[in-house]
Amino acid sequence: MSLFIAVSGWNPQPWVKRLSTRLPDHRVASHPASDSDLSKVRYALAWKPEPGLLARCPNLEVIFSLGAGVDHLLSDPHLPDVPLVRVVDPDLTARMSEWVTLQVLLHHRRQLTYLAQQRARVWKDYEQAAAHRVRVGILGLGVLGKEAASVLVRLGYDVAGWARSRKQVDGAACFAGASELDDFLARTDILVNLLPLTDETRHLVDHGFLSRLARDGAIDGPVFINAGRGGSQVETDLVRALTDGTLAGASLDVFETEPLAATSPLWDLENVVITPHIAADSDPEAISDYIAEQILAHEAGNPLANLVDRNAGY
Ligand code: NDP
Ligand code: OXD
Repeated sequence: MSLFIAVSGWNPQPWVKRLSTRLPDHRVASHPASDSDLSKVRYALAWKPEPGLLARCPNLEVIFSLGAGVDHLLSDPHLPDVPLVRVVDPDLTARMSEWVTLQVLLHHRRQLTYLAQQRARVWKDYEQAAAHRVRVGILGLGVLGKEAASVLVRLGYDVAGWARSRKQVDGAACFAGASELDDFLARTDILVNLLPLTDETRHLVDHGFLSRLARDGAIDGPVFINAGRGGSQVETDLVRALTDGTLAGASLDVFETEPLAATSPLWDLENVVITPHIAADSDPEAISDYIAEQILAHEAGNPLANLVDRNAGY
């Protein structure tokens, strides 16, 4: 075996099938039977692997995260010190832009209100703000944040983004670093989180943070949309903000603990949309092709792309 599909919570079979087709000279497996099998692993393709498992592969050359995020790997204290590659792929990027756009439109166009009215057989319309009067702010202007920003610009929204370093996105205002965070939040009606989970971003979005959002917007109040990581939000603060009027609504795809506990008060809030971490699924065909190309390039002596900076944590 030279490729090991090390996943938990996912069906490994579509990955084994596609990669076996794309890399016929390699043996692909998902359930190594013994340490002797693990010693033959050159490439690990991983999603939330059991901590310590990859450390049992002494001949590992590269770890490929099967998602764009790598917090599920960097949290393993025994993660082998080999190159770590993450997913950057147009299929995944487009899926994220679809989800973010869907949620922005849903809150801007009052879809939750109209769905509730439909169930009550109520015909009542409300004033509709033009998109250019709605200020969307994106936390994280990486691969996913930049593309979501561009799509929202094309829809006519007043878009800004915030990252550690200065970025450029046509038609959007770009803020950088802690010193510009206040200004960014103060001009934001709909906040979208697309940050990776790192020591710096953990629990960033608390009640105080949400209180800094604009309160003079063209929609009924600030909205928070999270497709980054649940660890970046303080969930008790979110519930408080959604009930005390600090937030008018939220769309949440990610949670501190997944699956979200059945006892979470978030389930009962009518101004909240919950999806089960599906904003941008990793498609086994598209992402296997991406990884197969990288392995072929690596074996031809070319550099790996989209390497993770372990110090930065993304
Ligand atoms: P990138 O690494 O391309 O971008 C990350 C962005 O966040 C960069 O702009 C970076 O700034 C910024 N950033 C990181 N740390 C900070 C900080 N402390 N302060 C300000 N900005 C910061 O990642 P992607 O866009 O590819 O993915 C983002 C995240 O989306 C993933 O890490 C993952 O957690 C999540 N995700 C969720 C999915 C889902 O289905 N819900 C699917 C896929 C991804 P700079 O550019 O200056 O370095
Ligand atoms: C990812 C994810 O990181 O699906 O790709 O969360």
